[in-house]
Amino acid sequence: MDDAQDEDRLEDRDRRLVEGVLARRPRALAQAITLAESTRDDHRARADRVLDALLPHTGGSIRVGITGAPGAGKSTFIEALGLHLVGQSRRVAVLAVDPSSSVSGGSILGDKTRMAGLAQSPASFIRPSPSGGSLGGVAETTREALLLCEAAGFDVVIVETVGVGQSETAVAGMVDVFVLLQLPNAGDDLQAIKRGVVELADIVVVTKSDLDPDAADRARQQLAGALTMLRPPSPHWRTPVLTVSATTGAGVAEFWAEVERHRETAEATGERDARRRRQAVDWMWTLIDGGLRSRFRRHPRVRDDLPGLTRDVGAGRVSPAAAARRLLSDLDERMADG
Ligand SMILES: Nc1nc2c(ncn2[C@@H]2O[C@H](COP(=O)(O)OP(=O)(O)OP(=O)(O)O)[C@@H](O)[C@H]2O)c(=O)[nH]1
Ligand SMILES: [Mg+2]
Repeated sequence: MDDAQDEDRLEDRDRRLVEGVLARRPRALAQAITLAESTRDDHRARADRVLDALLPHTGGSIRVGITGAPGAGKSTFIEALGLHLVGQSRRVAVLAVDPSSSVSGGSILGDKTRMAGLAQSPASFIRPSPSGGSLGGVAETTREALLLCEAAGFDVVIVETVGVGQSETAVAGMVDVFVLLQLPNAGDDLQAIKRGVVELADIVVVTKSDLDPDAADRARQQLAGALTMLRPPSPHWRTPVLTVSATTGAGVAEFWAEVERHRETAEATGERDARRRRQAVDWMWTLIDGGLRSRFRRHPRVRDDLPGLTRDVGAGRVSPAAAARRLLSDLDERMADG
């Protein structure tokens, strides 16, 4: 389908939304993100058309992912970094992926108050975590929100995620540079190494260096040492470890210089585009996997067979492989039926 046809299919209100996003109106951007977050099928279809129309206008920002344990100082650091960037006349969008917030509702208020200074800047846009999502979960809508922010002309899009579970990997899979924040506690670094997240990090940051500069520096050295034993994220990049204090601002400018250096390296080697292409295709497959799974569960024949077979597998009467084959063949019959 060509672009002209796609444009034709945009309803007036969606065309206005597209124009509003391109005109960098915060309200239009917020509305477009809300549409993308909706689980209603008609909203989903509209969001797809809006996103397709905006896609040629995406790709222009630096996409930064920030992860770290709860309380590591992510939001405070993003506020300090955001204000630093806004001070350099850059437009900054901040998105959050927090799977726990849909349960507790906790971090949303926290982030709004924690980033109050940045929130006041007309050059910033802050969007708390969505409360749910369809195929790919919370992270799906965040990826789409990221593209929408790009279409709205933000120079930097920062995605904050809390360092638990799959959200961390999902965020690493949607950004150009992935940053791990670490408290300067002995042992905390070992946790991150165990979780395997250090291997995903392009930059590691030891936070709250104002509290105990010596401890922060020891943590930096330990992490740098540990990193020499891990495979680097790219043959052209060795993950640097920095110390920062979001409270005093020490290290924030140096951190951004590392992000710029990473971008220049990745652009020069072609890795940035390769990474983005890989991420887009991975993302498609994530959505296909999720879509197949939900279609499978909704399929009438599967719904008939699933409870009994689940019991049989649990009781050891049917092998998992035989049960899976039978359930999957339920799907084939439907397809053969037309
Ligand atoms: N002294 C000092 N305290 C800091 C610094 N950065 C953050 N804090 C404090 O550490 C606490 C946690 O900071 P947040 O920025 O909310 O941490 P977070 O990682 O976003 O936390 P969650 O979103 O709950 O996972 C807050 O009380 C901050 O004021 C820093 O650079 N120095
Ligand atoms: Mg936070």
